[in-house]
Parts: sequence; C-alpha cells; structure tokens
Amino acid sequence: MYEQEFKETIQLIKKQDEWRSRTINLIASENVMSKTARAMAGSDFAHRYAEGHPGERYYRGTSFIDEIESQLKANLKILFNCNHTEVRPISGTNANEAVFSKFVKREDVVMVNSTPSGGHISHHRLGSLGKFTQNLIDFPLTKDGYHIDIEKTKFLIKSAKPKLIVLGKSLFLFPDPVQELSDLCNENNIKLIYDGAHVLGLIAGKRFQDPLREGACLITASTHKTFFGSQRGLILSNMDPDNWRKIDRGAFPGSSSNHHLDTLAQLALCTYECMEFGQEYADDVVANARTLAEALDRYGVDVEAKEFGFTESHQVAVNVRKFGGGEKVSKSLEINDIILNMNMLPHEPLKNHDHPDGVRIGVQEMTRFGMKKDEMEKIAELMKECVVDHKSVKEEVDRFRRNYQDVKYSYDDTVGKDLK
Ligand code: DSN
Repeated sequence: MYEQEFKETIQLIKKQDEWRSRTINLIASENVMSKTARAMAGSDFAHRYAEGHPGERYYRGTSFIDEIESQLKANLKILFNCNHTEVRPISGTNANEAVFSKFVKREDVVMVNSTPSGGHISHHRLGSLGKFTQNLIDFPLTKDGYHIDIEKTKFLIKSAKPKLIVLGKSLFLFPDPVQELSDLCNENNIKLIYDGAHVLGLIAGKRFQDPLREGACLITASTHKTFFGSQRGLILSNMDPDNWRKIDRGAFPGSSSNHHLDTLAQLALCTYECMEFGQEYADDVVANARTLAEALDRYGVDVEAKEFGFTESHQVAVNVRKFGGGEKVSKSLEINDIILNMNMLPHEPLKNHDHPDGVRIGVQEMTRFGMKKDEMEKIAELMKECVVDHKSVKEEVDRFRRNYQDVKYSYDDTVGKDLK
C-alpha cells in the first residue's frame, strides 16, 4: 500500500547524496566521514543493544562491541590525555544533559555564554540546562564581543556565586579563558566545564586550547564537527572517581539507554583517523579559515574580529547586514549551492534570532575534501560574486566542487581499497 511512498523516500535520500556532492558545504557544525568509515553504516550493530559498560552489559551478544568500545575509550584517553571517557551519549546535547543533571541543582546559578555571543542552545534556559535551573547569567564580554571579559567575570563570580561555569560555544572563533578562571573556580568550589563540540578536532590536533590541562574539570563534545565523526557525543575528564561515578550515571541511565552501536563502531574508526591525521588536518583547517576570512575582507565584506586576525578556529563570522542580513544572504547562497547558516552576532539582541545580521562559515568539511588556501580564495570569490555582485554562480560551484570528491586525512586509499 505504501510502496510508492517508500520508493519516493529512497529517491529523496539519493537526491540528497547527489546534490550535496555538488555543494560547497560551509555549515560549521558538520563534517563528512571517510568513505571507509561511512561504509560501515548499516552493520549488524545497527540492530543491537548493549546498555552498560564493556564486560558488564545488561544484554548478551555484545562481545564484539565490547572490544570496539574498549579500544575507542583507550584511544580517546591517549588522544586527549585523560583518565575517564564516556562514549555513550548519542549527541553533544545528551553529553551536556548527563553533566547538568548531576551537577546542577534547582535554582543553582550557572554562568554561560549567551546565545548571541555563541552559546549553544543546550546552555540556554529553553534548552537542556534550563530543565535544571533558570538561574543563568551570561559571561560579560569585551567590546569586540568575541572574548570573555576576564576581570568583569571574576567580579561577577564573586558576587553571583555560581555552582557551575560552562565555557565553550557554537560561534567559537577564539579560545575561552579556562586557565584564567580555573584558580578562582577551584578556590570557590565551582565546577568549570568546557563544551568542546565545535573544536574537539582542533583540540585533538593540538591547534586550539587544551581545556583539561588549563583547568576544566571535564569536556563535553559532539564528535562530528572538527572531529571526524560519526554523529555522537562524549565526555572526557580527569576528575576524582566519586564525581566521575555521577557522570557515569548521568550518561546511563540518565541521558541515554541504548547507545547506537553502529555509529559507535564508526566513531572507533574515525578516532584512529584523528590520531593519525588530526594534527595536519587541524593545521590546515585553521590556515584555511584565516585565508577565507582575509579574502572576504579584501572583497569589502565585513568579516568580524579583524583586529584579532579574524579567527583561530575553523569558523569565520561575517556581518552581512548591508547585503540584507543573514537570512537573505544564506538563502541566496543556498540557491547557488553554497550552504551555510545565518547566525546572530554578539552585538545583537535576542529578538533578532530569526533575522540576524550574521552568517557563520566553517571550513572543516571542505578542508576534509582536500581544499587548501587556493580553494579558499576561490570560495571567497564565488561568495562575493553571489552576495555582492548578485551573479548566479551555481554552475561554477558545481564544476569546481566536482574536483573535490575524495575524503582526505583518511585510510581510504590504503585500507579502504583492500575492503572493496
Ligand atoms: N547547533 C549546532 C551548531 O550548528 O553549532 C550544534 O549543535
């Protein structure tokens, strides 16, 4: 009875695959898996359950996932130089929820990055954190809007007495002041946590900041932005065993039951790729982001944070108010197969969220497809022709993108070949 609709859904999936292979994707929170890791989607693990920890499951039939999960945890400990890893949250928000549910009590004061200054929705009153307390206060920012004002924050910490501080964000151009705030947090028994979703791959590649060494008690993250995928969440820490036991309970049964074993197995593969290629990749990502920012600036586009060198991450923030705002600009780019998202900028009031001044650009995916500085110059030119000159660049985008189909920083050319 539904065979036709079934077929049509298959067609939509195929259309997405075909279309996205022709687009320049600049969404800062996405990335692609290597061909080899991606090919493992749909393994038998996609059908299975394995609640609990390796060797201590609530289900039988888990010996292979036990081995894979144990390897993954051991590798993450090496990569991030930490004692504890939690890989069961199936998203970054689930990872945050596992932490908030155990460390935030009703009416506790928590300090966060505000939404316009880049804070993630799970740090918001309407998001995960808001389920546990509505007493959220925003970090004061310096005039440029992209840095936390450390002295004002210290003053606020002393007067507002937060229980938890959440550093890290989704519009994330420069490192957050973990080191600068950690002593004060320790002295006042405040837990300082770091949401590293956007920059996890840059941390792994030793190219951003090292939050655990700088004094964060834990890192929460998703695994598929600057890290190589699959789409999941994790928590990393060196905290004492008693507190870590709480996180363990927060993750299971707190924020997830089954932990999606097929994507877990893929993450184990992607983590090897990060261990092997992560430093070179992170270097290239940051160099590419700077090149793209500089090129857009040369075209007269208002790239944010110019006085700080535009960016130290995979992201570039652009004020496109003079071209009609973020909604209009992101739509005209999409029509031309350049995909990015509109974004509020730090100077904006919350009411702007549907019509913000900004767009956020991320270069991590195009870098994974092997693009370097010359290609960033080309992308800037295509964006300028579309946004500033109002030209159609769709055909040129498609022609250009055709040359970048293979996922680099991977074992696709070696191990991937053997698997065919
Ligand atoms: N909201 C996503 C982002 O684009 O940054 C992360 O979950």
